Amino acid sequence: MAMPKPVLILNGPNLNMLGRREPSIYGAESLADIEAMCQREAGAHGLEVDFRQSNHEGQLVDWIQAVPGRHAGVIINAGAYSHTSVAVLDALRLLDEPLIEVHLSNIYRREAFRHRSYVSLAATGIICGLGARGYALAVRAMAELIGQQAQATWSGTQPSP
Ligand code: CA2
Repeated sequence: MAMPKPVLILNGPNLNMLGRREPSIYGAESLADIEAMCQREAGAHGLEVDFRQSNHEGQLVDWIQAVPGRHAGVIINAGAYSHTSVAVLDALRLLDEPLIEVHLSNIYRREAFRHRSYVSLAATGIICGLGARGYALAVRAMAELIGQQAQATWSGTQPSP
């Protein structure tokens, strides 16, 4: 069977600083460690991942707009833009691909301004509070969602009995 298109994993502002500060909130792993974890998990499920980080809202919007036809699904930790960016939400709303939102920390145990996420309004599902492991779990869940979609597409192309 043909390899599905890669899964896009997007990381927003300041996540490039992971592992250097605030390990009690965000864990000790660097973003490179998390990428390696995602690559391993994806490989175990026959998937490829395209892992990116930007501190710029417009860059994230450009990457999201380029998803159709190129990526099978999106996993996103939009960082602080999760709580502020209508632009990121509007771009995500244009997608038909499965979308999983990830946060390292449990945003609901933190300051009230982190309790609202615009990204959640477009997400298929959300994982938060499980640290770096949340990314690997998201890749695993994404593999299932993509597999279900492929199955539904295949069934739809078969003649009915
Ligand atoms: O828990 C998460 O994954 C967050 O998306 C992380 C964002 C925060 O604004 C969200 O509310 C929750 C912040 C990422 C900042 O990462 C840092 C890493 C090391 C040192 C300082 C910040």
